[in-house]
Amino acid sequence: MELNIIHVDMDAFYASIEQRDNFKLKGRAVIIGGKSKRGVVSTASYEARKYGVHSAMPIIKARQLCPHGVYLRPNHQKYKEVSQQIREIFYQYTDLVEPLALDEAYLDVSANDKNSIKIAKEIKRKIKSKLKLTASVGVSYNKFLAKLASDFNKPNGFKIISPFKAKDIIFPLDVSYLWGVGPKTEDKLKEMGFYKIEDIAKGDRNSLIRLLGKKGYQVYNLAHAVDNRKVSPPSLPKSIGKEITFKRDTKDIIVLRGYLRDLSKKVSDRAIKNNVKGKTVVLKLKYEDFEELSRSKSINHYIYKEESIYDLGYRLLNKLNLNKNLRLIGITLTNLVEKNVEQLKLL
Ligand code: TTP
Ligand code: MG
Repeated sequence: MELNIIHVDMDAFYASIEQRDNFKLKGRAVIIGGKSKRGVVSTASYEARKYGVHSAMPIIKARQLCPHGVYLRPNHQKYKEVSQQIREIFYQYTDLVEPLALDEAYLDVSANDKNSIKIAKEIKRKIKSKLKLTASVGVSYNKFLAKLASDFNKPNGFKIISPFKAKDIIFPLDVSYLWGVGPKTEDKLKEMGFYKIEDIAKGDRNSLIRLLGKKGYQVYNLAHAVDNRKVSPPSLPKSIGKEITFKRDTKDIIVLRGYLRDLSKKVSDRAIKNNVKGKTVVLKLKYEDFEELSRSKSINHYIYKEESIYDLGYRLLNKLNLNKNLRLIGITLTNLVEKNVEQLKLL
Protein backbone atom coordinates (compact mmCIF):
# COMPACT_ATOMS: atom_id res chain seq x y z
CA MET A 1 0.00 0.00 0.00
CA GLU A 2 1.48 3.19 -1.24
CA LEU A 3 1.35 6.52 0.58
CA ASN A 4 -0.13 8.25 -2.45
CA ILE A 5 -2.95 10.38 -1.07
CA ILE A 6 -2.43 13.86 0.35
CA HIS A 7 -5.09 15.92 2.07
CA VAL A 8 -4.53 19.63 2.53
CA ASP A 9 -6.70 21.86 4.75
CA MET A 10 -5.87 25.50 5.37
CA ASP A 11 -5.84 26.74 8.96
CA ALA A 12 -8.61 29.14 10.04
CA PHE A 13 -8.83 29.97 6.35
CA TYR A 14 -10.88 33.20 6.12
CA ALA A 15 -9.46 34.58 9.37
CA SER A 16 -5.84 33.81 8.44
CA ILE A 17 -6.22 35.68 5.15
CA GLU A 18 -7.54 38.75 6.98
CA GLN A 19 -4.69 38.55 9.50
CA ARG A 20 -2.17 38.23 6.68
CA ASP A 21 -3.53 41.30 4.90
CA ASN A 22 -3.80 43.57 7.94
CA PHE A 23 -0.88 43.50 10.36
CA LYS A 24 -3.06 45.01 13.09
CA LEU A 25 -4.98 41.74 13.23
CA LYS A 26 -1.95 39.50 13.79
CA GLY A 27 -2.15 37.64 17.07
CA ARG A 28 -5.67 38.88 17.69
CA ALA A 29 -8.98 37.13 18.10
CA VAL A 30 -10.51 37.58 14.63
CA ILE A 31 -14.04 36.39 13.97
CA ILE A 32 -15.46 36.31 10.46
CA GLY A 33 -19.20 36.24 10.04
CA GLY A 34 -22.38 38.01 9.07
CA LYS A 35 -22.82 41.39 10.71
CA SER A 36 -26.53 41.11 11.45
CA LYS A 37 -27.78 40.11 14.87
CA ARG A 38 -28.89 36.77 13.52
CA GLY A 39 -25.58 36.09 11.75
CA VAL A 40 -23.34 33.12 12.47
CA VAL A 41 -19.58 32.71 12.67
CA SER A 42 -17.97 31.51 9.42
CA THR A 43 -14.67 30.95 11.14
CA ALA A 44 -12.52 32.25 13.98
CA SER A 45 -8.76 32.66 14.32
CA TYR A 46 -7.07 30.24 16.70
CA GLU A 47 -6.69 33.12 19.16
CA ALA A 48 -10.49 33.43 19.22
CA ARG A 49 -11.03 29.68 19.49
CA LYS A 50 -9.41 29.78 22.94
CA TYR A 51 -12.55 31.54 24.11
CA GLY A 52 -14.75 28.81 22.74
CA VAL A 53 -15.74 30.62 19.54
CA HIS A 54 -16.24 28.30 16.56
CA SER A 55 -17.84 28.07 13.09
CA ALA A 56 -21.65 28.10 12.92
CA MET A 57 -21.99 29.71 16.37
CA PRO A 58 -24.37 32.70 16.48
CA ILE A 59 -22.36 35.94 16.40
CA ILE A 60 -24.28 37.11 19.46
CA LYS A 61 -22.92 34.20 21.44
CA ALA A 62 -19.40 34.79 20.11
CA ARG A 63 -19.58 38.41 21.29
CA GLN A 64 -20.46 37.22 24.77
CA LEU A 65 -17.56 34.77 24.86
CA CYS A 66 -15.06 37.07 23.20
CA PRO A 67 -16.13 40.72 23.56
CA HIS A 68 -12.70 42.11 22.67
CA GLY A 69 -12.55 40.18 19.35
CA VAL A 70 -12.35 41.86 15.96
CA TYR A 71 -15.53 41.02 14.03
CA LEU A 72 -15.31 41.19 10.24
CA ARG A 73 -17.57 40.45 7.32
CA PRO A 74 -16.33 37.80 4.87
CA ASN A 75 -14.73 38.87 1.61
CA HIS A 76 -15.67 35.86 -0.52
CA GLN A 77 -14.08 37.18 -3.70
CA LYS A 78 -10.70 37.39 -2.01
CA TYR A 79 -10.99 33.90 -0.48
CA LYS A 80 -11.84 32.46 -3.89
CA GLU A 81 -8.76 34.02 -5.41
CA VAL A 82 -6.53 32.62 -2.68
CA SER A 83 -8.20 29.24 -3.14
CA GLN A 84 -7.28 29.36 -6.82
CA GLN A 85 -3.67 30.20 -5.97
CA ILE A 86 -3.50 27.20 -3.62
CA ARG A 87 -4.91 24.93 -6.33
CA GLU A 88 -2.29 26.16 -8.75
CA ILE A 89 0.35 24.89 -6.34
CA PHE A 90 -1.41 21.49 -6.22
CA TYR A 91 -1.52 21.26 -10.03
CA GLN A 92 2.26 21.56 -10.14
CA TYR A 93 2.34 18.03 -8.70
CA THR A 94 -0.74 16.26 -10.07
CA ASP A 95 -3.87 16.68 -12.18
CA LEU A 96 -5.78 14.47 -9.76
CA VAL A 97 -6.99 17.15 -7.40
CA GLU A 98 -10.41 16.87 -5.76
CA PRO A 99 -11.37 20.09 -3.98
CA LEU A 100 -13.80 19.62 -1.10
CA ALA A 101 -14.09 23.29 -0.21
CA LEU A 102 -12.25 26.51 -0.97
CA ASP A 103 -9.53 25.61 1.53
CA GLU A 104 -9.42 21.85 1.29
CA ALA A 105 -8.53 19.19 -1.29
CA TYR A 106 -7.44 15.62 -1.83
CA LEU A 107 -4.51 14.95 -4.15
CA ASP A 108 -3.55 11.62 -5.66
CA VAL A 109 0.16 11.81 -6.43
CA SER A 110 0.66 8.19 -7.63
CA ALA A 111 1.75 9.36 -11.08
CA ASN A 112 4.42 11.70 -9.75
CA ASP A 113 7.94 10.20 -9.51
CA LYS A 114 8.72 12.21 -6.44
CA ASN A 115 8.16 10.71 -3.01
CA SER A 116 4.73 11.69 -1.70
CA ILE A 117 6.04 12.83 1.68
CA LYS A 118 8.47 15.11 -0.09
CA ILE A 119 5.64 16.47 -2.26
CA ALA A 120 3.45 17.07 0.80
CA LYS A 121 6.27 18.98 2.53
CA GLU A 122 6.95 21.03 -0.58
CA ILE A 123 3.28 21.96 -0.92
CA LYS A 124 3.15 23.07 2.70
CA ARG A 125 6.33 25.09 2.25
CA LYS A 126 5.12 26.73 -0.98
CA ILE A 127 1.80 27.71 0.57
CA LYS A 128 3.78 29.37 3.35
CA SER A 129 6.37 31.11 1.20
CA LYS A 130 4.17 32.18 -1.71
CA LEU A 131 0.86 32.85 0.03
CA LYS A 132 2.04 33.58 3.59
CA LEU A 133 -0.54 31.17 5.00
CA THR A 134 -0.34 27.89 6.86
CA ALA A 135 -1.90 24.62 5.86
CA SER A 136 -2.31 21.34 7.69
CA VAL A 137 -1.31 18.38 5.59
CA GLY A 138 -1.96 14.67 5.92
CA VAL A 139 -0.37 11.85 3.90
CA SER A 140 -1.63 8.31 3.78
CA TYR A 141 -2.71 5.50 1.48
CA ASN A 142 -6.41 6.39 1.34
CA LYS A 143 -8.73 9.38 1.58
CA PHE A 144 -10.16 8.61 5.02
CA LEU A 145 -6.74 8.37 6.64
CA ALA A 146 -5.21 11.31 4.75
CA LYS A 147 -8.00 13.61 5.96
CA LEU A 148 -7.76 12.26 9.46
CA ALA A 149 -4.01 12.89 9.33
CA SER A 150 -4.35 16.52 8.22
CA ASP A 151 -6.64 17.14 11.18
CA PHE A 152 -4.30 15.51 13.67
CA ASN A 153 -2.18 18.40 14.82
CA LYS A 154 -3.85 21.46 13.42
CA PRO A 155 -2.89 24.29 12.98
CA ASN A 156 0.23 24.05 10.84
CA GLY A 157 0.08 20.28 11.15
CA PHE A 158 1.89 17.58 9.26
CA LYS A 159 1.13 13.92 9.78
CA ILE A 160 1.79 10.70 7.95
CA ILE A 161 -0.34 7.64 8.60
CA SER A 162 1.50 4.57 7.33
CA PRO A 163 -0.21 1.22 6.72
CA PHE A 164 1.66 -0.25 9.69
CA LYS A 165 0.42 2.36 12.12
CA ALA A 166 -3.08 2.96 10.74
CA LYS A 167 -4.99 0.60 13.03
CA ASP A 168 -3.09 1.66 16.14
CA ILE A 169 -3.99 5.26 15.33
CA ILE A 170 -7.66 4.80 14.55
CA PHE A 171 -8.69 2.05 16.98
CA PRO A 172 -8.84 4.28 20.10
CA LEU A 173 -10.84 6.99 18.30
CA ASP A 174 -14.55 7.61 18.77
CA VAL A 175 -16.75 6.13 16.02
CA SER A 176 -17.73 9.65 14.93
CA TYR A 177 -14.26 9.97 13.34
CA LEU A 178 -15.28 7.51 10.62
CA TRP A 179 -16.14 9.09 7.30
CA GLY A 180 -19.92 9.10 6.80
CA VAL A 181 -20.78 8.62 10.48
CA GLY A 182 -22.92 11.63 11.38
CA PRO A 183 -24.84 12.18 14.62
CA LYS A 184 -27.66 9.73 13.69
CA THR A 185 -25.38 6.84 12.77
CA GLU A 186 -23.22 7.61 15.78
CA ASP A 187 -26.25 7.23 18.07
CA LYS A 188 -27.24 3.94 16.46
CA LEU A 189 -23.71 2.58 16.80
CA LYS A 190 -23.41 3.59 20.43
CA GLU A 191 -26.78 2.11 21.28
CA MET A 192 -25.40 -1.18 20.01
CA GLY A 193 -22.26 -0.79 22.13
CA PHE A 194 -19.86 0.42 19.42
CA TYR A 195 -18.05 3.35 21.03
CA LYS A 196 -14.54 3.18 19.65
CA ILE A 197 -13.46 2.34 16.12
CA GLU A 198 -11.86 -0.79 17.57
CA ASP A 199 -15.29 -2.00 18.75
CA ILE A 200 -16.49 -1.95 15.16
CA ALA A 201 -13.35 -3.54 13.76
CA LYS A 202 -13.57 -6.39 16.25
CA GLY A 203 -17.35 -6.67 16.06
CA ASP A 204 -19.51 -8.82 13.85
CA ARG A 205 -19.82 -7.53 10.30
CA ASN A 206 -23.27 -8.99 9.71
CA SER A 207 -24.82 -7.34 12.73
CA LEU A 208 -23.33 -4.04 11.56
CA ILE A 209 -24.93 -4.51 8.15
CA ARG A 210 -28.25 -5.38 9.82
CA LEU A 211 -27.98 -2.18 11.85
CA LEU A 212 -26.86 0.23 9.11
CA GLY A 213 -27.81 -1.43 5.85
CA LYS A 214 -25.46 -0.69 2.96
CA LYS A 215 -23.56 1.83 5.03
CA GLY A 216 -22.55 -1.04 7.32
CA TYR A 217 -20.04 -2.30 4.73
CA GLN A 218 -18.45 1.10 4.44
CA VAL A 219 -18.24 1.61 8.19
CA TYR A 220 -16.79 -1.86 8.69
CA ASN A 221 -14.13 -1.31 6.01
CA LEU A 222 -13.18 2.11 7.32
CA ALA A 223 -12.80 0.69 10.81
CA HIS A 224 -10.26 -1.70 9.29
CA ALA A 225 -8.50 1.30 7.73
CA VAL A 226 -9.76 0.33 4.26
CA ASP A 227 -11.18 3.00 1.96
CA ASN A 228 -11.30 2.42 -1.79
CA ARG A 229 -12.73 5.77 -2.84
CA LYS A 230 -10.82 7.34 -5.70
CA VAL A 231 -9.66 10.95 -5.80
CA SER A 232 -11.97 12.28 -8.49
CA PRO A 233 -11.46 15.75 -9.94
CA PRO A 234 -14.71 17.58 -10.63
CA SER A 235 -15.83 16.93 -14.19
CA LEU A 236 -15.79 19.88 -16.54
CA PRO A 237 -19.04 21.08 -18.07
CA LYS A 238 -19.26 20.09 -21.76
CA SER A 239 -20.44 23.52 -22.77
CA ILE A 240 -21.76 26.75 -21.32
CA GLY A 241 -24.71 28.36 -23.05
CA LYS A 242 -27.34 31.01 -22.46
CA GLU A 243 -30.35 31.93 -24.53
CA ILE A 244 -33.23 34.35 -24.35
CA THR A 245 -36.73 34.39 -25.82
CA PHE A 246 -37.69 37.96 -26.65
CA LYS A 247 -40.78 39.66 -25.34
CA ARG A 248 -41.40 40.85 -28.87
CA ASP A 249 -40.03 39.20 -32.07
CA THR A 250 -37.41 41.30 -33.84
CA LYS A 251 -34.77 41.42 -36.57
CA ASP A 252 -33.37 44.79 -35.55
CA ILE A 253 -29.62 44.24 -35.53
CA ILE A 254 -29.01 46.86 -32.82
CA VAL A 255 -31.45 45.09 -30.50
CA LEU A 256 -29.97 41.68 -31.35
CA ARG A 257 -26.47 42.90 -30.67
CA GLY A 258 -27.59 44.17 -27.27
CA TYR A 259 -29.00 40.74 -26.38
CA LEU A 260 -25.90 39.03 -27.69
CA ARG A 261 -23.73 41.20 -25.50
CA ASP A 262 -25.77 40.41 -22.38
CA LEU A 263 -25.67 36.70 -23.12
CA SER A 264 -21.92 36.78 -23.83
CA LYS A 265 -21.37 38.40 -20.45
CA LYS A 266 -23.39 35.67 -18.73
CA VAL A 267 -21.54 32.90 -20.56
CA SER A 268 -18.21 34.54 -19.72
CA ASP A 269 -19.15 34.88 -16.05
CA ARG A 270 -20.01 31.20 -15.89
CA ALA A 271 -16.83 30.19 -17.68
CA ILE A 272 -14.81 32.18 -15.14
CA LYS A 273 -16.77 30.65 -12.28
CA ASN A 274 -16.15 27.14 -13.61
CA ASN A 275 -12.55 27.95 -14.40
CA VAL A 276 -12.85 26.92 -18.05
CA LYS A 277 -12.21 28.38 -21.47
CA GLY A 278 -13.34 27.20 -24.90
CA LYS A 279 -12.47 27.50 -28.55
CA THR A 280 -15.84 27.11 -30.24
CA VAL A 281 -18.78 29.48 -30.15
CA VAL A 282 -22.24 28.34 -31.27
CA LEU A 283 -24.93 30.83 -32.19
CA LYS A 284 -28.51 29.61 -32.03
CA LEU A 285 -31.50 31.39 -33.50
CA LYS A 286 -35.20 30.64 -33.56
CA TYR A 287 -37.39 32.44 -36.07
CA GLU A 288 -40.91 33.70 -35.47
CA ASP A 289 -42.22 30.60 -37.30
CA PHE A 290 -40.20 28.40 -34.88
CA GLU A 291 -37.68 27.37 -37.52
CA GLU A 292 -34.33 26.85 -35.76
CA LEU A 293 -30.84 27.44 -36.99
CA SER A 294 -27.41 27.20 -35.47
CA ARG A 295 -23.99 28.21 -36.69
CA SER A 296 -20.64 27.60 -35.08
CA LYS A 297 -17.14 28.96 -35.35
CA SER A 298 -13.96 27.45 -33.94
CA ILE A 299 -10.69 29.27 -33.50
CA ASN A 300 -7.21 28.02 -32.69
CA HIS A 301 -6.93 29.52 -29.23
CA TYR A 302 -9.03 29.39 -26.08
CA ILE A 303 -11.27 32.24 -24.99
CA TYR A 304 -13.45 33.04 -21.97
CA LYS A 305 -13.79 36.83 -21.92
CA GLU A 306 -17.09 38.50 -22.74
CA GLU A 307 -15.53 40.53 -25.53
CA SER A 308 -14.09 37.50 -27.35
CA ILE A 309 -17.27 35.44 -27.06
CA TYR A 310 -19.38 38.36 -28.26
CA ASP A 311 -17.01 39.01 -31.12
CA LEU A 312 -17.34 35.48 -32.53
CA GLY A 313 -21.08 35.44 -31.92
CA TYR A 314 -21.52 38.72 -33.70
CA ARG A 315 -19.47 37.57 -36.68
CA LEU A 316 -21.75 34.54 -37.02
CA LEU A 317 -24.85 36.69 -36.72
CA ASN A 318 -23.56 39.15 -39.26
CA LYS A 319 -23.21 36.46 -41.94
CA LEU A 320 -26.87 35.50 -41.73
CA ASN A 321 -29.54 36.91 -43.88
CA LEU A 322 -32.22 38.07 -41.46
CA ASN A 323 -35.30 38.01 -43.61
CA LYS A 324 -37.70 37.00 -40.83
CA ASN A 325 -38.16 38.17 -37.26
CA LEU A 326 -36.43 36.19 -34.55
CA ARG A 327 -38.04 35.03 -31.32
CA LEU A 328 -34.92 33.65 -29.63
CA ILE A 329 -31.17 34.04 -29.66
CA GLY A 330 -28.61 31.97 -27.78
CA ILE A 331 -24.86 31.68 -27.55
CA THR A 332 -22.77 28.76 -26.31
CA LEU A 333 -19.08 28.36 -25.58
CA THR A 334 -17.92 24.79 -26.13
CA ASN A 335 -14.80 22.63 -26.65
CA LEU A 336 -13.89 23.51 -23.10
CA VAL A 337 -10.70 22.92 -21.14
CA GLU A 338 -9.73 23.85 -17.63
CA LYS A 339 -8.22 27.33 -17.58
CA ASN A 340 -5.36 27.19 -15.13
CA VAL A 341 -4.12 23.67 -15.75
CA GLU A 342 -3.74 24.44 -19.41
CA GLN A 343 -1.77 27.58 -18.59
CA LEU A 344 0.50 25.69 -16.22
CA LYS A 345 1.11 22.97 -18.79
CA LEU A 346 2.13 25.59 -21.33
CA LEU A 347 4.57 27.06 -18.85
P1 TTP B 1 -12.79 24.82 7.70
O1 TTP B 1 -11.61 24.21 7.01
O2 TTP B 1 -13.80 23.92 8.30
O3 TTP B 1 -12.29 25.78 8.87
P2 TTP B 1 -11.06 26.76 8.92
O4 TTP B 1 -10.16 26.61 7.73
O5 TTP B 1 -11.55 28.13 9.19
O6 TTP B 1 -10.30 26.26 10.23
P3 TTP B 1 -9.47 24.91 10.45
O7 TTP B 1 -9.48 24.15 9.16
O8 TTP B 1 -8.10 25.37 10.85
O9 TTP B 1 -10.18 24.22 11.56
O10 TTP B 1 -13.55 25.78 6.71
C1 TTP B 1 -12.88 26.57 5.75
C2 TTP B 1 -13.57 27.92 5.58
O11 TTP B 1 -14.92 27.71 5.22
C3 TTP B 1 -13.59 28.73 6.84
O12 TTP B 1 -12.42 29.54 7.00
C4 TTP B 1 -14.84 29.55 6.69
C5 TTP B 1 -15.77 28.70 5.85
N1 TTP B 1 -16.80 28.07 6.68
C6 TTP B 1 -18.03 28.72 6.83
O13 TTP B 1 -18.26 29.76 6.21
N2 TTP B 1 -18.98 28.16 7.65
C7 TTP B 1 -18.76 27.00 8.35
O14 TTP B 1 -19.64 26.53 9.10
C8 TTP B 1 -17.48 26.34 8.19
C9 TTP B 1 -17.21 25.07 8.94
C10 TTP B 1 -16.56 26.92 7.36
MG1 MG C 1 -9.55 24.70 7.06
